[in-house]
Amino acid sequence: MSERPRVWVSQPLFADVLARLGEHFEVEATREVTRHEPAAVNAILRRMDGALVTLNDPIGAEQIAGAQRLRAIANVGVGYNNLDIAALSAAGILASNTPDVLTETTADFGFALMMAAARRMSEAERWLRDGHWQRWSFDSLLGADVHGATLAILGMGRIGQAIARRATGFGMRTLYHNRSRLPAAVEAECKAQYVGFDELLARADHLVLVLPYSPQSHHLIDAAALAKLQPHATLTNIARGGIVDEDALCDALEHDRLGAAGLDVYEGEPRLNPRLLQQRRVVLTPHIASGSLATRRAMVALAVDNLIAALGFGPRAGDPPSPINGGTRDRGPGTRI
Ligand code: 8YV
Repeated sequence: MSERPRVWVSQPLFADVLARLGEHFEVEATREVTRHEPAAVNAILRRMDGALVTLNDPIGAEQIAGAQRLRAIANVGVGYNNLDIAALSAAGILASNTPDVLTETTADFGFALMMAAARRMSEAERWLRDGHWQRWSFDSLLGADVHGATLAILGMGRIGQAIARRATGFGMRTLYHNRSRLPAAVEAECKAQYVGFDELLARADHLVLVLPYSPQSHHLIDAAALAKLQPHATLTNIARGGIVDEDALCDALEHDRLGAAGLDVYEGEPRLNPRLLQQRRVVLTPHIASGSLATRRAMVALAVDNLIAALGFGPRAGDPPSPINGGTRDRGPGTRI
């Protein structure tokens, strides 16, 4: 009997969802959340035919060097800036991600984070828990309205569109900016108007970032961009931390040049810029936008489907549902999330 392919699961995920891997492969699963060193990943991948990884696991030339058997990397997540797609493609390794299954859950969270920032929910709760509520006062903790305001979405992929659809229920005016303009029918469905980057910033009451992280979007929201926002505007980031210059953001908040911020992602996470922790008018969450139980399970299930198919097994053998490279749907480095 020929040897079964070997696959590595880089982090503890849902064991029952992963069980399907065991029908086809020898599975080596990591039992505790681990920050794997590149050399350790390389030593493992040299023995593997495939791997299922998360955003905690950078996979590039160093990690795949000499990994002769490796044919597939399945990323659990729609954003895949942890993968060096050029290096994987050059080595003939098929990479995949998990779009679609997290769209609505992530949009729910983005909208909630924007509302929480606008209405100062975290700040109000901290104030209450700290025992400051001695008597009710008419003018304490006043926030900004969401209904009827101008929502500005930067990055109008699936999640951006889902946020725009939610905004229609709040009577918001939605503007968006994206690498490419959406077809008129999609704009009409989302009730969203395409504008240039500067106009988006200048007109935003609530700016929400949903664009992929790439060298082009690194610190796209820097001091100059923040200066274009209205001083009452809020900034919500559910994309990747590196898109925002966090020191410039803190400067803007400290000098009342920005109303509030809601952040789910951070540059260098899980380490946090200590200045962010000092800001009163920010809501900070630990990268949980896709984190409903059902959605996280669906993401792992899709990654499992991708890995099984990419390694030539199951009903879609050779045709993984969501390839990034080498598939029929080449999404390239500027993928819209
Ligand atoms: C995931 C995310 O939880 O999908 C993404 O891009 O940022 C999150 O939804 C994360 O990527 C898990 O690896």
